[in-house]
Parts: sequence; structure tokens; C-alpha cells
Amino acid sequence: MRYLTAGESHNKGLIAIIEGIPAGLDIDVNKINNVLRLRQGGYGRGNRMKIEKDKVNIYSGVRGGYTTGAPIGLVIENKDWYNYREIYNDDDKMKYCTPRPGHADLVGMYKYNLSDCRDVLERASARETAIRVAVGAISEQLLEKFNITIVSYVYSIGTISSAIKSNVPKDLVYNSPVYCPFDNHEEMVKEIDKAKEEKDSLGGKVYTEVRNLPMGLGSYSQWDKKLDCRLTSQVMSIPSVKGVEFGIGFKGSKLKGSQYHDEIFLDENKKIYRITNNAGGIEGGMSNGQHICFTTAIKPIPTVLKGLRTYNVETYKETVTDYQRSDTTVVPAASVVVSSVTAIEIARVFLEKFGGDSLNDVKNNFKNYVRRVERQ
Ligand code: EPS
Repeated sequence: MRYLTAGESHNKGLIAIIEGIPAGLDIDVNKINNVLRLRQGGYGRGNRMKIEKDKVNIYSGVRGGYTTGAPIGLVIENKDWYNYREIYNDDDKMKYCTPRPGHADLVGMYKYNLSDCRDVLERASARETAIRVAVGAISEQLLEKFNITIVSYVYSIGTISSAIKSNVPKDLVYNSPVYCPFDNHEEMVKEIDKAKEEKDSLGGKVYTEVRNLPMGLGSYSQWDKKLDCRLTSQVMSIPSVKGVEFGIGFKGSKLKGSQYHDEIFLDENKKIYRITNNAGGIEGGMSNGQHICFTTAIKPIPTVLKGLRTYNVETYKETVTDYQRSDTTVVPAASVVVSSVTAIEIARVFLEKFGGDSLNDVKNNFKNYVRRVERQ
């Protein structure tokens, strides 16, 4: 399975083509739109999200509600395009000359030999993640057929943090305005309000858990087949993500081997089990049958309303960044994107191992493998 996206933040819309989803998968469009709604939400979002009502249009590859095995074409329209339609191609009206530190604006302009940050920021905007969420929602619907679920939640915003817990129900996450299933989510809301008043932005951390994945996805045999490498590259491709740690992550570097490693036990039926999951469910670049778990660090977004020091690319004078409408924090929204890209990569590795042209073929391949692994 592979996919590509196209589209800009204020142009007509966002597009994806997915190839390799097996035939015979029933697609629930409402479920896709529900995840799109979650990505638009989360406390701390700005005014753009009041304009957009992201809904996916399936242009190809699905007939009568089922995939046909043909490439799936997806489109999400930008409602804000309507407001920009007459000026979008007007260099003077759309020009953005004060590159934001931390955004792609400055380097993108030099790299592509452009004279306007607008040509960079339109594509570099995190708006692109909307269409990836739609691709992720289809991937998730495939994984659900195999009882594989993915849950991401926020556990830290600014200076407010909670301890991580495993097996948190998804409903609990989305009952919270900041997608944090713990009691201190009210404090996170206050932290966001304070940052908004100060015209500043906030980062945070997200925990992700992949449940019921059988052992043996990914491989030690080549660097680019390792599951942790593959998941990390998907997650790091989300704007604002600055770090990914599996299991107990960096903390593990302070432990001794005898403290860190997840020892292997057999129950009375000779079934393997562990009592710790410090490695985050991945050993030798392969899933080991435990939950896959990792945390993601998200930096505060670069559009800071009080302004950051920069220079004007036309006048070459030092100045501060121009006022732009903005989110105070994208951490809750980013948690939805992390979950979506995780679903995409897990579906990709899953189909590499169990792939077939139809869902039935995949089910048979999966069943045979699980039977063998459980017998051993
Ligand atoms: C976003 C749309 C953007 C921003 C945000 C994400 O809309 P606009 O630029 O029109 O306000 O709200 O973009 C960024 C955080 C960024 O760094 O570019 C969206 O749909 O998620």
C-alpha cells in the first residue's frame, strides 16, 4: 500500500491517492468524517477551524460502499478557498514577507529559489494533515477487521502533565476538550487560555498505543524494514513533531540491562507473556506481540501572535513576524494525526506481510500465520 497527497492550505482543496487497499473492504464514510471532525477540534484551535467543515469525497476505488482494489482517490475541499478565490493568484495581496522562525518559510524560499514565503507556507501548512487523516481512517477500517486498534491521547500540554496509563478506552479520550483522559485536563484548558491571552503558543506530548498486533511485523533483516524506524518516520513527518520515544524511551538509557529488558515467561499453556513493556512492543525492529507504545513530542507552533524577530525578505530589514490568525496549540489535533499516520504505517506493514488482492485473501493469510505462531 502506498499513497501520495497534494494540496495547499488556501487553494481549492487536498487530494490523496491510495493504492494497494485490498478489494472487498466496506468503507464507512461517516467514520472517516468523524476522525476529520476530531482533527479539527481540540481546545486551543483558531478561527480557521470555524470556517472549515472537513468532509471527504471519495472519487474512485469504492463502489456500493466496498473497495474494488482500484486506487482510491480522496478529496477534501477547503471552504476557505472561497474567501481567497479572487486573490489567491495575486502576488501583492497574498505576499508573506516575514519568515516565521520554526516554520518552513525561510529555508523553503531559499531552497526553491522563490521570493515569497507564501509559495512555501501554503504547502508546508499542517492543513495537509487533514487528507492524511482520511487515509488513516481507511487504514484503521482495514485494521479493525483484524481487531487491531490504535489509541492516541494527550498527556501533557505546556507545563501540565499526567502519568501515562495503558488500555485507556478511546471514548474517554474524546470526552475531554483536550483529548486527555485524565483529571488534570481542566488545568490544561487553563494553561491554553493563559497562553492565548499572552498571544503565545504551546506544545505538548501524545501517547500512542497499538493493540492486538501479532508478533513479527517489520523485520531486522534490513534497516528500512524495522518497524520502529518506519513508525518514527511517519510520525516525524507531521509538522511540529520533534521527537518520538518507544516504551520508556530515553529514561531507559539510565537503567541497567537487567532492569530494562522485558523478561520472557510461559504460562501453564506454554503461552508467552511478559510483565513489563519497557521496549514499547518492538524488539529487533519487529512487533513482539505486546502493545506497541510510543510517545511523541510536539513543539509549540511557529505562528506566535505576539511576533518573533525575523527580517523582511523584500527590504532586508530586521523586523518581527506579521500578525497571522493562528491556533494557540495543535497538540490535541496532532494526537489525532499521530494516530492516523500510525494506522497508515501499521496497515502498510500488515499488508506487506499478509497482503492479498481481496480482503478474504488477507484474512486467510493472517489466520494461517497466527495459527502457526500460536502453535509454536
Ligand atoms: C491548519 C490550518 C491552518 C492553521 C494550522 C493548521 O490554517 P490558517 O493558516 O488558514 O490559519 O490553522 O497551520 C499550522 C499550524 C501551521 O503550522 O501551518 C489545519 O487545517 O490543521
